[in-house]
Amino acid sequence: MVGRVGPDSLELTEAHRFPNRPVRLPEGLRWDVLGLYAGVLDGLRAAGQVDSVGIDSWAVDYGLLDADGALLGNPVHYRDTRTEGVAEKVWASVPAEELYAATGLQYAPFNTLYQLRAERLTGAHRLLLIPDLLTYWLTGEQGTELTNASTTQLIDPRTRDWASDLAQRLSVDLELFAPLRRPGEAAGFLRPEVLEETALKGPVPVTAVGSHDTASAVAAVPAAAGERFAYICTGTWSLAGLELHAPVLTDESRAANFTNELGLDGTVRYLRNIMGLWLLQECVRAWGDPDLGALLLEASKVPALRSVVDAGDAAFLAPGRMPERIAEACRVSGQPVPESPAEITRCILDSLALAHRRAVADAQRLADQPVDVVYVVGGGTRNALLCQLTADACGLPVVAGPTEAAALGNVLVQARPHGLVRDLADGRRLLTRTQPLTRYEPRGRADRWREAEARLAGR
Ligand code: LFR
Repeated sequence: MVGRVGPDSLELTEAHRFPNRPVRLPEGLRWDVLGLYAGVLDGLRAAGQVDSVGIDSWAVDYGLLDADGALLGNPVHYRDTRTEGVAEKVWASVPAEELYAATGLQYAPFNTLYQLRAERLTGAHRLLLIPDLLTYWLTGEQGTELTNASTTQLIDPRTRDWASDLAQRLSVDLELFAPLRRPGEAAGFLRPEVLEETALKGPVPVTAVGSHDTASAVAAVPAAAGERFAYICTGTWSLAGLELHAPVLTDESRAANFTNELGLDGTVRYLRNIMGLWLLQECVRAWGDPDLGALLLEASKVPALRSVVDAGDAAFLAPGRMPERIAEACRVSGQPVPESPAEITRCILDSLALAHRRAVADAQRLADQPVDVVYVVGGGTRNALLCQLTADACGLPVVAGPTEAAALGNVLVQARPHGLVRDLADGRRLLTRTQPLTRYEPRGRADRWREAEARLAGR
């Protein structure tokens, strides 16, 4: 994505798009990270001359480098099954309560800490998170960007630095990680070989951005100063919660599975990971990629809230057989079993909206910070039915947009050293003035969502 930022303008254009396909090997699910790097180079070539480059991606996953800085094997996908049963082993050394008090991170089987426990580290001298790995290949310089580092479960959200005591207790060698760098800091220049391959003229600086895509997406929530808002970053995942100035590390928060990831400018992303449109993406894949618009139209005509599943359930994490797994979850919980693609789609969207409602309500309660509006950003903003159902379920207006939130949040941080954007609030002012947004008012009966919520909780 190429961003153009001016004092009163912000434009994004797509230069190049390439698929990111996980690969199933006999040894497990892997990322084709060389393919991704080649895609990045193609993208830079297609972009043409730029003043700055910044990389963000999904979180938690990493590549290991040997003593010479060469990659040791394909990075393991966070949906791989290698972390099954690992958390219990970690908790035997440091109980889950202590882990949460020290890192504020929600339990997810794929947090880097658990992945490391399942890792063969022989020969590994350095661990670089995915965006840091791509940045390293572009610049030759190594660093660990803070917002993404906060998803490793090895960062203390109060000090915004490594949780060294915890690492020591768990025998994690923090020397594996390159020094922390913060969004807005310089991350080097494109290497001469990269310039040659992409036909760009140097020097081209690379800037550390909120390299966790969700950190960048939250930075692009177009909220006005002083507004009381919740956000939902929708895409493969739904990340729903609040922006805070201090972490919430209570046991109640842990039990509710809320995470305290780090955001820009000293903020905390207090949110819950919800399975997201992954559920639908996997079904659509199983159905042979039918026309999505037509499917959503049919789904909008299916009676609401007939069957709902728990869209936060880690049972839906792995790929494969998703329509059957959704139907099975409905059958086991004694609800009508959705059969046609439209019925299954409706079940998924109702379930997601319900999960959004629960996360937004729980976050307000646990952080003691009420909200008046829910901002929905990311790929899911294209799904009008999901946005409307989310407004209905939350009983709050939803403001949807921008769709390419992560790319915009990324670009806004790169614009800082150029003096075009001062801080988070300044970037948001620019977003509100320049990005098209759609507002959805809550409709329908709130008691139907309460009933579905109780049904799901088995009450
Ligand atoms: C979204 C995201 C989530 C993270 C998940 C796995 O793309 O980055 O924030 O929990 O992917 O990395």
